Amino acid sequence: MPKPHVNYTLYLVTDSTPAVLKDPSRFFDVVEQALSGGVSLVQLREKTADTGELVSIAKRLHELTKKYEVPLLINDRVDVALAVGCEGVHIGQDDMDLETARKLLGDDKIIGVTVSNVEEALRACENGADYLGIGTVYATPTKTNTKAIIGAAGVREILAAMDSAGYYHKVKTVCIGGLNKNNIPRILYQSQHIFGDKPGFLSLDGVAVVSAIMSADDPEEASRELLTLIDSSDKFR
Ligand code: TZP
Ligand code: MG
Repeated sequence: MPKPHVNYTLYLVTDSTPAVLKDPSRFFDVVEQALSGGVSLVQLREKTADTGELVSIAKRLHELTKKYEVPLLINDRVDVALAVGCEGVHIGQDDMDLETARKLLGDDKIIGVTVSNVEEALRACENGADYLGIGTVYATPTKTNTKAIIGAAGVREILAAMDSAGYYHKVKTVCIGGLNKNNIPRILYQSQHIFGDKPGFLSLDGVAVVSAIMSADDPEEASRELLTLIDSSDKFR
């Protein structure tokens, strides 16, 4: 099976904790509304569920994402992704190392890695990441144990380093952390790296959000609105 085609434009990372999703029993409905509003990629991020629970949530979620032909990735857990047969994983710097995850998953699965600086970004590219989740861009109550708040300048620096090392066209990029309809146009604009000495610019492939969709009163409308903002952001690649 070839690697699935992935559209990174609007990436929903789930969170069913009450701080994000007031009524956790709405979880699958909220994700389905987000899918019908146009999210292009979903990551199941459940930090507290035990393995059995996680596998069962992941299976049900995969049925849903397949219906919308949207890839499903699992946060942290390569074993769960394998058990469910979904499209891949997202791993952080303290999770299973990328080479081992790649060996277990094979070349046909998507592996994303969280990076917050140039060194982590280039290492993930070198070790075969399909995409980088660059952040934390802005401080967010959704994830407080973040290593660094990097802002648009941090994103720009990573894009420029990827380009210099020859990875910009091979490895996709999304940014994450505190992003919502009020700051997405700004981050997309400010995170571009504009060359001083040659024409062109570097920019992100997409934006990942948790609460901007999971906490929305109308997740479908929120997704649609975010997508319109991203699509109309002019220098977005
Ligand atoms: N990784 C870095 S920030 C973050 C993750 C999973 C949470 C982002 O949540 P929100 O609600 O979109 O700020
Ligand atoms: Mg992790």
